[in-house]
Amino acid sequence: MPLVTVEAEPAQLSVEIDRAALVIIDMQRDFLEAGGFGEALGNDVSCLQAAVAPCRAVLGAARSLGMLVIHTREGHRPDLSDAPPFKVERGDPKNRIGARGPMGRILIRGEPGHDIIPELYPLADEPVIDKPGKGAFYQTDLELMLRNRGIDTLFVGGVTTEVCVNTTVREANDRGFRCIVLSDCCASYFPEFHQAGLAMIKAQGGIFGSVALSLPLVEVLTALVEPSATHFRAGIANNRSARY
Ligand code: TIU
Repeated sequence: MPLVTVEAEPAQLSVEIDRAALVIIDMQRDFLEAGGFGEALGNDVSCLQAAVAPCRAVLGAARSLGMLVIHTREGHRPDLSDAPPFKVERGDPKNRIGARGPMGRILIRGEPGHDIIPELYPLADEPVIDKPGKGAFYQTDLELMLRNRGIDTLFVGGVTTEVCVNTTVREANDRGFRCIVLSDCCASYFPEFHQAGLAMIKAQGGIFGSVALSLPLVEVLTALVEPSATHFRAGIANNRSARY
């Protein structure tokens, strides 16, 4: 079984790669494109673009290796029956959850804005978790899916760092999953919150996770797919025989 060394903070980690999954949080048009929920909240959505290319690179490497890839989307039923009233009532009524915008009803399942951006669009066999909250474990079958596959480690990217990524990582940590948050695969509307969101995960000896850059991981995964490639300098402990 491929065991890889991942350079992370606060410490290097050994990961059984076939027990790891890539979880991409809420890379939806509603958060990343103009006219959606993120902009309705008063944010500059262009801040989130930085995470797209790194996510795409990790996604490509994970797919090549056959690693489990899970996408999440935040959103609600058209009748808003799963949306807490206090969540819906926040903000300007013209722009709140369920209101009509240029990408359809804001944060409503089935609307164009709710879908994942084309650059990171899920493949047909990649699970998509529709979640009503900020955390991907709350009122979803994500935990069941991970347990059924024997997953113990999550590589996590997506948006936003301090909201849905942080909430999901805290939920995962409490359930016994080890999270490695890919810092450049995450983004926030607030650069200082992005930094703080990462810092608080890895502080205190990795109080609820670790933080790593995506490129070394991409190199490790690519080397597992192509053992003779020049990428092989990345830290592989003992995968030599098996193609994963
Ligand atoms: N996905 C996610 O983070 N949902 C949010 O509402 N984030 C904000 O930063 N607003």
